Amino acid sequence: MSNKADGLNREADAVVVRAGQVFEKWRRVPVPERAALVRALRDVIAANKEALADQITAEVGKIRAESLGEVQEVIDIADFACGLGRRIGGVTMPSERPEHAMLEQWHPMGPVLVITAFNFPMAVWSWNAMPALVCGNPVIWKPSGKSTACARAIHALCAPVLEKAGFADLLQIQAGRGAQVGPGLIADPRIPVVSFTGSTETGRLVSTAVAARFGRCILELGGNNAAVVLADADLDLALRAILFGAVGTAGQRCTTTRRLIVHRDVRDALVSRLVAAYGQLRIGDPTRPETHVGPLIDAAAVDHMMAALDQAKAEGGQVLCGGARLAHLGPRYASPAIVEMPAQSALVQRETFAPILYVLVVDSLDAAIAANNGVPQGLSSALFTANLRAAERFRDACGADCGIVNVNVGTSGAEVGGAFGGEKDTGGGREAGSDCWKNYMRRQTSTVNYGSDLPLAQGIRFDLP
Ligand code: UN1
Repeated sequence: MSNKADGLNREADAVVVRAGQVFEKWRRVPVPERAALVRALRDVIAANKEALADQITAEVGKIRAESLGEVQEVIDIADFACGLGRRIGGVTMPSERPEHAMLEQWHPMGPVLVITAFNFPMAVWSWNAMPALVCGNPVIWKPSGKSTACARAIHALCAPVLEKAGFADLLQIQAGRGAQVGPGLIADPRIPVVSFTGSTETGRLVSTAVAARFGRCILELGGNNAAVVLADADLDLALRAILFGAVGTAGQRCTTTRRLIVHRDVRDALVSRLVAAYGQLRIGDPTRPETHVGPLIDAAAVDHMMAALDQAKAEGGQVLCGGARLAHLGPRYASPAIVEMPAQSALVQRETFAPILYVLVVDSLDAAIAANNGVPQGLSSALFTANLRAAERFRDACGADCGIVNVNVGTSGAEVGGAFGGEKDTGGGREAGSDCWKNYMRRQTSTVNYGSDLPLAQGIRFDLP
């Protein structure tokens, strides 16, 4: 493999060297056997589900039910990856030449660098790591500096399993400040795949650096997800989906519902019920089972939320509820806000990683689709309707432009079986289910001549006289 990138410190270089060494062994292991090791990781994680969830709640403040859900997501993707051990494979194509076979094979790529954010401190790593391992690649994890203990906790469970199997270096962590360890690793040609989850701004830098060396990038960047509610929607169902989408994880999911695009005919009915529901939210200690909304990740996140609310008001927005600092609970607490916004707003174009739901009123499905698509991001969208035609139009080629388009299901809480990711400023990457294993493999097209003649493709004749 090529030499290390300039600027990589000695510790990070050693990590990459070890990953390269273990790759030489791991790529030789049959795929179902690799899956068996992933199964062992899955089992130790499942056996420690409660403790891992406690760690998530303690470090990032996610409420307990959601922390358990996150560990379940790790278990689910590990199950999915185990299945891949007997399933990944290529296609065969008809050859235009007689007595020729044409087929695809998929091979491992090499070390995969996975850079994750604080908000899913275990699951997003696992979406990449579990399939990547089955595909034959070691994984280097650069967790967010805000959730390093979560990364270390799940790694500590995996380490003895890997050691026992003789593959200790398959999973490694390279922690530290992103600005310090990130650039060297990202530029390193010994790392063929980089999966990055984080802001659009940083994702742009990462993808440019990886593209410059022809590496492969999987980007999961900002979302600005809308729930569209038509006049015929089941409002009970919509209300529940929007509530969880907007305030779940204290508004800090990539998939958080940030915009409510509601038909004028049901605006009053829906918004008044939403405001009432917000009033019933229990905000506080995330370890308590009755809590709906825990703290934001840090005090700076609350400051950002307050700055966004100030801008909303300056743009003519009207705060319908919430949006207060809850200093008695601590500097990381704020009450989730609902803000009605005018149609034109610079703020609504932006992702603010906090529980603010902007309400926008429309008069038609066409206007709703235009509003849904009228932001730079394209991760997730949801339509609430009982009308089959509207539902299909929302999902068709001229409908919502997001990577995830749901009907009567909220914007967040995707299952691992489907590919996860989005378009436009969300970066275009896909992780987790479907055929995402292809991210971690290189495709090889082979043509095999089992005859005794050598016909050329495209009918070319090249015979000696
Ligand atoms: C994220 O916010 O980065 O669909 C991931 C969801 C979760 C994953 C979110 N399964 O909301």
